[in-house]
Amino acid sequence: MKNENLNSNKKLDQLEEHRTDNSGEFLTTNQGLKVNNNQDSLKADERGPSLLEDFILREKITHFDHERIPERIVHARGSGAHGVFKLTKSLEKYTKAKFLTEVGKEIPVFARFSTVQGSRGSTDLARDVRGFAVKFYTDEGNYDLVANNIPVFFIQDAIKFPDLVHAVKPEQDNEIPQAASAHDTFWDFISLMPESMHMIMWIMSDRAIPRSYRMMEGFGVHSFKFINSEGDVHFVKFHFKPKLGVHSVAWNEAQKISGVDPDFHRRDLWEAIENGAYPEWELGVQLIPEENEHDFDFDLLDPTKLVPEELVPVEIVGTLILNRNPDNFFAETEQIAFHPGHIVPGIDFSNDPLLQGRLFSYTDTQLSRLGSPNFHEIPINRPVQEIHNNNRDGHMRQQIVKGKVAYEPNSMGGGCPYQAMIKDGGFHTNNERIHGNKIRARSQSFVDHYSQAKMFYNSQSIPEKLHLQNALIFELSKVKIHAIRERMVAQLNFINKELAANVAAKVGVEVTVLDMPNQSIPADADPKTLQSAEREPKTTSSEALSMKNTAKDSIESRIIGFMMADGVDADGVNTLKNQLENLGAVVQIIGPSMSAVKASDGTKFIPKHSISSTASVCFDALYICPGAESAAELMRSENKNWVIGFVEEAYRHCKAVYFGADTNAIFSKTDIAGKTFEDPAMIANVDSTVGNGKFITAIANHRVWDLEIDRYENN
Ligand code: HDE
Repeated sequence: MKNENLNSNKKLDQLEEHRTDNSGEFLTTNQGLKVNNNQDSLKADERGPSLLEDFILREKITHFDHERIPERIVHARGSGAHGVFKLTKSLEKYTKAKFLTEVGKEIPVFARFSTVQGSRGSTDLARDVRGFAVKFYTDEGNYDLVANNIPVFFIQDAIKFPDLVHAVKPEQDNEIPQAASAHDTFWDFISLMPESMHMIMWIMSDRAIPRSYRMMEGFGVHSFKFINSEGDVHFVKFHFKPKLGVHSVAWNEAQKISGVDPDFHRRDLWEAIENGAYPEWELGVQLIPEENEHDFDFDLLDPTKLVPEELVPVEIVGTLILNRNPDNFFAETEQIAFHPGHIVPGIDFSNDPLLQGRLFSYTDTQLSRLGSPNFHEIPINRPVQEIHNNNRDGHMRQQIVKGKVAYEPNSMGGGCPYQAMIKDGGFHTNNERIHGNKIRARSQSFVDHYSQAKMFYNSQSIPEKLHLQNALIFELSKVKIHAIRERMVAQLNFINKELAANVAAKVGVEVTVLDMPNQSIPADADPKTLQSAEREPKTTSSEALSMKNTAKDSIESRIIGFMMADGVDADGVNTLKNQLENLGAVVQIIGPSMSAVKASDGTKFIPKHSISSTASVCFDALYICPGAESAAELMRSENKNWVIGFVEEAYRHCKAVYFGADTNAIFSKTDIAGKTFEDPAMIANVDSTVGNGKFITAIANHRVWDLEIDRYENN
């Protein structure tokens, strides 16, 4: 009988076969021999030398010596989880891919999020694009959407990828800096690559420092193709939109989190899933009929361009939910092997030259990273669909194929395995007429490098523009070579003159006004393949590009610090705690030490943190719990500096800070006291019936970035 969940159960069962739980088991060697002494090696006499004969010692040490495998050349630092994809709207009109036409069916998935430039052990909070890779275990084979949290890329052609990566990775002479783009080689390369300017705007924006993996968008970047059962073609752009909205931390916060909790994103993903706050995204598509390919003022094949949602709306078609943490990081998250070339019938590639290069790179990299062409047999990489082919042998082969025949055509195996006709689900590359010269060149339709960079910048709110500008100042201030800073500012001047001037003033260079690079079109060019680079762009600003317009209606899974000491008002604490927890937020108690806090009514609160072992950057909002005795205790000399620093920093990062009743002893000592302007992030001197509601609204708003403008003006 057909079961809606059959597919996901099958994957689970399949993985289950390989899971072991060592509880209640004897210790054995790899050969299954029970071990009787795991404490001492075999020796010639108790104080004598160890013996070569000790096969148990040798097996254990040898295995240990080989534990490490090469980390991913890019995206080494990452974290993942299992989940399900459920289609809510059939795309049958556009694609024959079953998982996009069978509404309601659950497809098992594994998603991995990552930074790009750092090593496996580097901080989660680097300023960087985030990987957003999803493997869909469909009935027709694995489909991988190997996406990023930014919809465009630095370069237009795969041949530049090694250059880009060498420029951003630690410099080759001294291997400095780790997981950071703020250094000479990166900006040297970028300042010479005008095509990267649109991506630079994104990467200098707060998109590059997400609050959580759960609060990022995902984008397929390239145009792909959908093919329906009639063979009709549509270009498609994939989007993941997070249910909790798109939110970021402040750059100053990111730097501090990197010290206090470098696993911040990994921990957040893990804990949210353990707490049942399952991360959720909507899958959306932008669809463009093949015949409209040339309707845009940019080339759909150019990965440095996005399709503004004002021109082609995003249609929501499904839901992605992550609901299960891996049991074993290495076996699952590390060994999973994504590839944009893992597709299913109904999806095809476009001729985007970046995508075309990727189609080579991913298998190649798995060969060195996982060490064998049989990496598809590792449990996490196995499709739910059975594999039948004539591939043979190789390192670590797991499948035991019976019979003599490993070739096709054959008669000895009854012709099996045999090719599938299209009607039976056989993959068929979309026929595309190509005419032209074999040529090592770039299309003229790729030459406009600034219009969309301008569009992105124009679409930002004032605080977002300030953050972007400050990020550029931070990064370029770390560039030692004057000429690189100068060249970069000249590039910025093509995007926005004020931005260039403000950055120039802080990084010690003058703005050099260069002539706009020649973006003209040769007279003999084929108009079909061109969009005028000189034409005014159709979209000069787009609402979807600003995080200001994101969802701000939920406090689910936000971490709220409750700072308290002995004598705290238990009623006040419990009322707000219940209100917040009912809305899905997570309350964590911060005490002067890890000892239980004795409340006014004799009850106890158990701290999760002590003030000196955590920092404001680990919380989304702060509540100074009510009670004069508690406030006085927190103001004792050993606590005072921690408390004041904590509060002021949270406030500087635009987080909601709520002073409960009778905590004026703390409030009056902070530099927040005495501010006269209206500030929804700071709640003090109000009754809890008003204050609690205001606090909840402020948390849902994430940060009150707009106040930065008031603060600049009022300071
Ligand atoms: Fe990747 N990329 N990439 N990339 N990429 C890898 O594959 C590559 C690009 C992306 O969690 C590698 O297994 C080339 C764009 C993600 O395991 C490698 C080019 C986008 C991940 C590789 C690109 C991505 C990778 C490293 C330019 C967004 C992590 C290890 C032609 C659409 C997947 C590995 C995971 C990983 C090559 C550009 C996304 C070396 C050559 C554009 C999310 O094969």
